Order: sequence, then structure tokens, then C-alpha cells
Amino acid sequence: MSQSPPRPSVAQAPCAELSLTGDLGRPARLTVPDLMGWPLHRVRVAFACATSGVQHHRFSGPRLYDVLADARPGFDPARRKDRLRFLIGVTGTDGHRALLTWAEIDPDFADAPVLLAVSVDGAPLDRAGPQLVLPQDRCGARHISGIRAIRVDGGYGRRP
Ligand SMILES: Nc1nc2c(c(=O)[nH]1)N[C@H]1C(S)=C(S)[C@@H](COP(=O)(O)O)O[C@H]1N2
Ligand SMILES: [Mo]
Repeated sequence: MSQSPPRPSVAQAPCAELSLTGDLGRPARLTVPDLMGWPLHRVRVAFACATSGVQHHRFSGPRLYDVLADARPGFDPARRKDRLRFLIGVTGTDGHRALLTWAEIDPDFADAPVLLAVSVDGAPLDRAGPQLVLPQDRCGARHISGIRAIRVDGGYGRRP
């Protein structure tokens, strides 16, 4: 009688970690299991790629806004104008990078339903790392996979 092969242990399948840094009261290192602690949203997305045509995917994950707001960005939450100078830089493990503005995801402004996906098409992203999902984008280029860093930068308000 043959034995079934051992299941991969947690040690053999480490979770990717993303660093959340910048002008934040509570910077953090977050894994996909950590991200599952926020309310999860599901979305079906179609985006056009310049090289491979239209792609369809299902994603689930917390809203980027919820995760970043809990990291306490360095603005006065009562003053809406104070938020407008904040940028959000998102970087993948391969160095692919894009910027969002705070106002793009803020419910008082554009309120874009941007997600930090913890799964794609039903497959968990624990090992690959979370993926940025922007249902409002026609092009796929900002759907950054394998996110390794998010930096929130309010420095644009300083005088040159
Ligand atoms: N990390 C990373 N994410 C990336 C890219 C990349 O080069 N690196 N390319 C983007 C582009 S141009 C597209 S169209 C989509 C493609 O996603 P898909 O392979 O799931 O269809 O991924 C996006 N995310
Ligand atoms: Mo693309």
C-alpha cells in the first residue's frame, strides 16, 4: 500500500509580505491572511491589454481605502482639503509601479472601488502576494500583481 505524499507545510509555502510605509501613523507589514481581516468584496473585472487583448477575472479582497485608512495617514481627517496632496505608490515584486491619488479612492471624492485582491479566479494569492484591482480602469496596466510595497506620500504639500 502506497502512502500519500506529505502535504506542503506552512514553512514550505511562505506568505508574501507587503510593506505599508510613508506618511502613516501606523506603518505595517501585511500578508494575504492579514488582509482577510478587513471586510472582503468581490468583483468581476474585464480589462484590455495592449498585448494580449481583453482579460476577464474574478477578484476578492478588502478595499485599498479601508486598509490605508487604518494605517492612519498623516492628514487631519476632518479637513477634506488636507487629503488632496497625498499620493499612493504601489510596487510589484518585478518593479512594475503605479501611482494613485488619495482623492481617487476617498469616499468624499472619486470613491473608486479599488481592491487589494487576496484571490483571483478563486485561487488564493498568499504566495504571489496581493493584486491591485481597479474596476474603473479600461486598461489592465494598473492591476499590479505581486504587490510588495505601498507607500503613502503627503510630501507634495511642502513648499519647494
Ligand atoms: N507586477 C506586475 N503586474 C502587472 C504587470 C506587470 O508587468 N507587472 N502588467 C500589467 C498589465 S499591462 C496587464 S494587462 C495585466 C495583465 O493581467 P493578466 O495577466 O492577469 O491578464 O497585469 C498588469 N499587472
Ligand atoms: Mo497590459
